Amino acid sequence: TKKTVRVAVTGPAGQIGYSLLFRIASGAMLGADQPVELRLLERAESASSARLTGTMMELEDCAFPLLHGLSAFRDPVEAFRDADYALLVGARPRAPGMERADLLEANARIFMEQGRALNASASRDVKVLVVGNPCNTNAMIAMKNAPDLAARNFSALMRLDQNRAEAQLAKKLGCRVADIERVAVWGNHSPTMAADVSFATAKGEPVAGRLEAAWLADEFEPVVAKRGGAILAARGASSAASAASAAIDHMRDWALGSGERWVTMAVPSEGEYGVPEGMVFGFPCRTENGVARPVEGLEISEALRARIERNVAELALEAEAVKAFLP
Ligand code: NAX
Repeated sequence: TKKTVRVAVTGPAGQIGYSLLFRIASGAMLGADQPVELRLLERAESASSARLTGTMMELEDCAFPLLHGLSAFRDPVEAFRDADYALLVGARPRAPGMERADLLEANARIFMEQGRALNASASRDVKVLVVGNPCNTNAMIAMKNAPDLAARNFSALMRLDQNRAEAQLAKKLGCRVADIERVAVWGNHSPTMAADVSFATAKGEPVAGRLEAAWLADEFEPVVAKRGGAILAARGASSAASAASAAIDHMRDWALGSGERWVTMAVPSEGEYGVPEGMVFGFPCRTENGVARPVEGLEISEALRARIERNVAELALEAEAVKAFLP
């Protein structure tokens, strides 16, 4: 059997945590032959720690054969010690009346601290996925505060946006999601994101010519970009199971390889497509041997170029707002 790997998860008592942990422990993320040790980092606040206790009891009760260890921590340096994977889900939610700047700052503090902790104690090959919002900027903060780790060990979750886009497209074309490839979502995980079908295929055939411009502009793009809000309105709670599922997809493909498929991941730019270096930006990626790289050499239309630039501008503003938290 394989050597057990350490998976750290923050915010395990939250609603995404409740959908995520059981799937990691069941083998859905890293494979049915990969034992895992879960190391959970939660806040000390009493309601969260009570919920965490209950969740850990349920994890035990599942008697997952692959779950070789389960422990909870308050200190990120301990939680992340020798971690091979870290899913940073816990974040400060937007409270009523809170300004966007306050939200950015509250989270910047958390991700600065967690970046430093990863730098201090995680495996040098740790793969970090930031889910907590604003996830691109939080990932950038963690990455910059972890100078001894490679930048490309850090990523942020935009797979949910890709999955949403593929599901909408399959519905429109009357095919299966598995028939669809090369849907990409560029930029920031915010309503500015660019859901892009210009390279998409269904059963290997290009789809762009089959989709009316009005459907793309008035339905597809707004539905994908505003889906989070629609779910909140309908469910009375924000997306959780779908976000957890996308996080599983992201980590699985990163760890086990995407093959020829495109997977949208927000990764630190190395200057691809004119995106400034170090900006954590959603690109269509391929992964191989644990390394994720944007697909290169794509011909970008003027319309897509403009949307990419809008995302660059938005992320530059976010970075400016948190610069006190960067070394
Ligand atoms: P919840 O509020 O249900 O859970 C968050 C949990 O994190 C709580 O248990 C809280 O105590 C804990 N926490 C907060 N600060 C922490 C810290 N410093 N260390 C450890 N734990 C901490 O939120 P949930 O619905 O689970 O969402 C979590 C995050 O995911 C939010 O920031 C949310 O905005 C973000 N999302 C990101 C998505 C994406 O596609 N990137 C989609 C879904 C989701 O909206």
